[in-house]
Amino acid sequence: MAQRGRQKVLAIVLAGGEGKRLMPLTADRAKPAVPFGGIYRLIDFALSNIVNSGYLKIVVLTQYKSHSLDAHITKTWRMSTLLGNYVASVPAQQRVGKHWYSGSADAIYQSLNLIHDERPDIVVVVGADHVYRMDFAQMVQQHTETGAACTVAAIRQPISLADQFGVIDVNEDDPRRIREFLEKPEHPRGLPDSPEEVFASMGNYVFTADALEEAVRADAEREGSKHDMGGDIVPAFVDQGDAWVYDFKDNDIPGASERDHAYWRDVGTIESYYDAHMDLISIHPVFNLYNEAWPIYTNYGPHPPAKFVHGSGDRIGHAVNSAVSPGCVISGSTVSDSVLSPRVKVHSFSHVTHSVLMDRVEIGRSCQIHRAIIDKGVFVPAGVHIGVDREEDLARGFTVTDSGITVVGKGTVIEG
Ligand code: ADQ
Repeated sequence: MAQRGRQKVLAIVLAGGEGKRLMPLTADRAKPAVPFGGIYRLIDFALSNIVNSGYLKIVVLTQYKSHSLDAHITKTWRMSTLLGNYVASVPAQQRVGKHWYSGSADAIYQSLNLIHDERPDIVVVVGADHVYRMDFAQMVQQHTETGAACTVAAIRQPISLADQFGVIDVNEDDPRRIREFLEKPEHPRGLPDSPEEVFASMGNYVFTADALEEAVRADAEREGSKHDMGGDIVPAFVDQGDAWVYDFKDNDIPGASERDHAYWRDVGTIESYYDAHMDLISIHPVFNLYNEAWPIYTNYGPHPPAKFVHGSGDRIGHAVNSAVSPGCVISGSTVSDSVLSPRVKVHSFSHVTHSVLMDRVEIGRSCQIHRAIIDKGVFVPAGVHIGVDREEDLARGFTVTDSGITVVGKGTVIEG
């Protein structure tokens, strides 16, 4: 059992969400399996944070379209069993009844056997679809010092986004104790020192193991419960006066700069997913992937180096302000302000700008790709323009967001 401060800690990653707002990227994969930043899957951030925190017994609860998630976890996160460490992907098993997980709290209720097997003192429960760095051991330390049953990690967010988050209100005289927790409120109050902001739950929790078990058991019996961690379990702890908040800005990460200290992005919509990518390739990104002191682990297979070559007409293939993964070949074409996953090919006379191209996308000759996200394996025939004319994109069956980002889903066949 991972030990830090002599406590036994089990980490549970909630990875069963559908991620409807990320469609079509989640059409055939769970949201935590969505590729991010060229070589990662979203779940790599949560898992890297847990491992870097020193907690090496980890269960990942999966459910919705979990095949590529399971495959990624098995390939990437197989740990040495010598010390009894593991990252285990556990699909819904209908151990308790003949139904799938009806919510994140039900996922834990149905998985109590995993807690019984390990007999931890503390359970760290985290979501699987955010981009950030966090040392959970610092949160566990606060949890232990306060004697809380439940501690919720929180970060300030604009009040306009409050309906996407659990919003926390604290006691003025005891600012770490939660007075009220409202899940996705429509009309929240702003913070006393900043009316345009709220204190939002990050969906990461630390529980005393016995208290968590008691809470999910009681919740399973509760008429009308949605069996949701944010909607039901945390408010129950608040009612008991036993829920505390951990302010994410107190979290210190080795090697983090002033700017990327306390960076946290919910990449739950196409816009936020796209913006987070554009941040990565900006000259001074807020989120610094090059911090070696807190690595984000992943596995993307055996690929040769990326290559930039002269193409037809002796044009130079080049990329600027871009992240280009191994196995890519940029031939006689220009890539700028873009993120390319492994084995992307861009052929002569094409221009790719402000775009995210996933594994094995191939861009034929003389294409223009602008402000687009193109999912794995899509072939773009010669001369096609994407992200240039909204009506044309819609006519081809692509998704175009209100802000003009074009998304081409996996398996799309594009006519030349
Ligand atoms: P949401 O993200 O909207 O809000 P939810 O959809 O329950 O809540 O997802 C939370 C995590 O649980 C995700 O990682 C998801 O993949 C997973 N999950 C969802 N349903 C599941 C199921 N049936 N089985 C297993 N895993 C499941 C939550 C909190 C808010 C908080 C935001 C922060 O409820 O209070 O503010 O996260 O983004």
